[in-house]
Amino acid sequence: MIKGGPSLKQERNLITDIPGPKSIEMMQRRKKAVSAGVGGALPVFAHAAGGSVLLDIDGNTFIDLGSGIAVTSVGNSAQSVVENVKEQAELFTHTCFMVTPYEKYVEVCEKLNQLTPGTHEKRSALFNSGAEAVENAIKVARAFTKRQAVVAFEHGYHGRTNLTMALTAKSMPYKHSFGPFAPEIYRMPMSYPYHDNRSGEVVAREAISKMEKEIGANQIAAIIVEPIQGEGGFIVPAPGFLPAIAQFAKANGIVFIADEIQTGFCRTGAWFASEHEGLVPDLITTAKGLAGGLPLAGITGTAEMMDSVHVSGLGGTYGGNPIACAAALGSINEMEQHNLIARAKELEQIFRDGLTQMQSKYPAIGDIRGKGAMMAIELINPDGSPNSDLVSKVSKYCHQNGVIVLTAGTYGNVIRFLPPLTISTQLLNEGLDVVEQGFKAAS
Ligand code: PLZ
Repeated sequence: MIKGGPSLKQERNLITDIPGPKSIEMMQRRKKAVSAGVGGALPVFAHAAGGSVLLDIDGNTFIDLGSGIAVTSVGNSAQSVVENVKEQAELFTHTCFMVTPYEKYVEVCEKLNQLTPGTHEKRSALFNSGAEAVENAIKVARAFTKRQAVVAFEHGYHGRTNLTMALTAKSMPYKHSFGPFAPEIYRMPMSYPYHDNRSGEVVAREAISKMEKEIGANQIAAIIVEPIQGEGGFIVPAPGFLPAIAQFAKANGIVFIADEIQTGFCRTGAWFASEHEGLVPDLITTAKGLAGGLPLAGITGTAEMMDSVHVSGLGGTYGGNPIACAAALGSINEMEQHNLIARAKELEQIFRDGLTQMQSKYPAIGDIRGKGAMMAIELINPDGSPNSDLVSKVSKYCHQNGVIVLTAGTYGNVIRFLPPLTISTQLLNEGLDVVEQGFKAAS
């Protein structure tokens, strides 16, 4: 039997049409068994995956430029992750940390406290998903400040639970028909340089003025922001925007939360994207890349805030599951061993070179943006309006030709790239060649 993991040959190889016959059959089974409410980007079923390739059940291998939405940053089924998972599963699978604690939970918290920005005393707590981490960060901020209002931003994404849906900006598909949403959430303008052409300071001033006038600074418990917006379309705010917002938070006793669920763990060429502008957030939410594919999320913050919650106010049956913690320790180890921060920066350059060259041929590529191995292109019509049609065509072409790419953006007109940070230059360039062929075929 073919195994996944690093031994899987790192190549793109299609031996059937996409989807192949076995995947077509599975798609029919899926339709009868799985809720239609669960979406799907590719119509192929996975058999194995390793490093930066995925093998489907028909024997086709795809170049993975999505990492399961920024999760398998150390490569799929990375060696340390698999070894740690196996070892832990044979020791025990679960105790519930709130019933009988275990060392690996503490070790992951120590790592989070050490790696997140700032040298101050910190504490962490672990959960299962990004949305759950965000929920808990808001709980901590409200308990600490004894205030209720929470500020989020245009184009922001924070999850699909009731509170996090309220924090998320986009209606379709995340919120549509699912209300009523949690109260006391306020949405502020976001710096979006490609569209607003304004400096970070100017947009921040507008947002701050609105917060003061429409909510009242002393009513705000927390401001939550993704340092680079993920689902919103890899929007990198203009320099100065985030520092001004963080400064406003500090001056008014507001908890500044950086949602680093998509940007964290070397993805942007730093442990955390907050570092690019020297931000030291009060609280940070993490998930995705943290545990190499196992469900684990964390919140990390100042000891003062994190310890302000009453005993047993935070928790959950599975939060910080021992196998997920073992995976996280393996994943972080891979990042340190292979210096994936440096590799993410190299990948950014390869992306910039390839995409800039593509842009010179295809003016529909209006913007190239991102940091590290979190890069995107925003596609436009000749009049500058969003071109989501072309995004569908190019991404479908990529899928049918063995490259997994993901889309994003409030207007659905962004193709985003999130390869494993371990991807080879050759495989990445091959993936980008297919993207370019997609543009050619679509025009
Ligand atoms: N915060 C910044 O990116 C998850 C969502 C995919 P969960 N993004 C992928 C989808 O369509 O559901 C995300 C994020 C940021 C929070 C979350 C939520 O993390 O682990 O999906 O709950």
